[in-house]
Amino acid sequence: MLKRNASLANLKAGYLFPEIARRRREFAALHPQAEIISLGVGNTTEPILPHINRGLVAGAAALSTPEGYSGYSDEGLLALRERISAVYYDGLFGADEIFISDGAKCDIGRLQLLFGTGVPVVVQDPSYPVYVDGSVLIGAAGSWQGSGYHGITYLACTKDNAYFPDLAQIPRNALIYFCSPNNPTGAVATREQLERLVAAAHETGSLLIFDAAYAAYIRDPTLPQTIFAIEGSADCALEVNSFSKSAGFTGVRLGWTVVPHALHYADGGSINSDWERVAATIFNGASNIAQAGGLAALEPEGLAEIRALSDYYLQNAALIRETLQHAGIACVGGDNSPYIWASFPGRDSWEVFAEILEHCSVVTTPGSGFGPAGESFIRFSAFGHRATVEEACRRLQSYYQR
Ligand code: PGU
Repeated sequence: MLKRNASLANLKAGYLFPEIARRRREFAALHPQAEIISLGVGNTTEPILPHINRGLVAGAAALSTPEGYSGYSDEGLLALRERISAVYYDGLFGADEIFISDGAKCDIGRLQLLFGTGVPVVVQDPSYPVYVDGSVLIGAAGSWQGSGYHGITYLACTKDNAYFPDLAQIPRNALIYFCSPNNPTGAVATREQLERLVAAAHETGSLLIFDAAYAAYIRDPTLPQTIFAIEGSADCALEVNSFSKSAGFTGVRLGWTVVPHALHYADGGSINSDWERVAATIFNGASNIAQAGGLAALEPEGLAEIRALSDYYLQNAALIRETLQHAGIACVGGDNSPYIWASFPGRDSWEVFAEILEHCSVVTTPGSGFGPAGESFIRFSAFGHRATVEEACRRLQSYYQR
């Protein structure tokens, strides 16, 4: 018999979202009449808009023609890589610094192969659970120590620091995950905060993995949409991004990672060429149909559709935020992000999750699932049809304004 990978055994619990789905099924079995609404997992709900969809359809149709057929293309369509650089990075990066992926989560899961098991990992607390669970899986983090994993530095993001952490706690030569707009708090780092973050990475010899999956939701023009808007970031940061939350590609699967040539290991070796090696070895490229859709999404009509789609979800977010505030529940986020982070002081997150499910038939995400500092919070996702979000708001209002 084989022994289990010890890193797998280190994981404290199952992945957050399947656990929520399990509790939802349990509730549905007990209450078959309940019309359950999900404001839980951040999964897009609205149809892909016509111009972008035409790109997908054309991509599929081309495969049935001799001139349009294509097979493997590990690093992604050249035209798509060039377009991403032009649209999102002012042409700052060459096509060979932009790697097309099947989604941000998938690259987050693969990136730590570059650094192995010895690297100190730093996360915002709370944060998207994949940063921590992925670190545990690869062995960069050890076992659960009561309030966090051994080998992970949790930078608390709380009301007291306006959800931007104390950077003085970053150890030397660390891998820092940073997400803005943040999942789950909805906080967006200002230019000045990101400048401090980049300075802290330089001072400590650390590398930033910047997750910009929600950049399309930023409406305040003073807030940077990419870490590369910050001078000096190209030699201390790489960035993952995605078409999931912008174009509604959660099921289509398409993302990218920017790995600048300027990034180097301690011995001077190129991180870019290692990433190319890793990607070519264990990834065979994103679907060519999805990439055709991605190209359409980055044409002017597609960019207008991205704006319209993210506006729709932001309007949902405003409805949820107003409902909670009227009910006297303090919350942040939802203005430049699709998540609202609601505070239930002194309460256990899973208990509040159960209360909202029980009394409103609304599924949410318990804050503690995102890290120790998420305790006593609930994340509301704005991904939903308008009518269902309105109904969820009615139920929340009538329960909390009793
Ligand atoms: N990065 C962040 C910060 C995310 O919140 C998510 C999705 C992703 C990346 C995934 O992007 P893809 O390009 O689609 O791979 N977070 C959702 C979905 C849950 C999950 O497990 O990914 C959420 O509800 O937090």
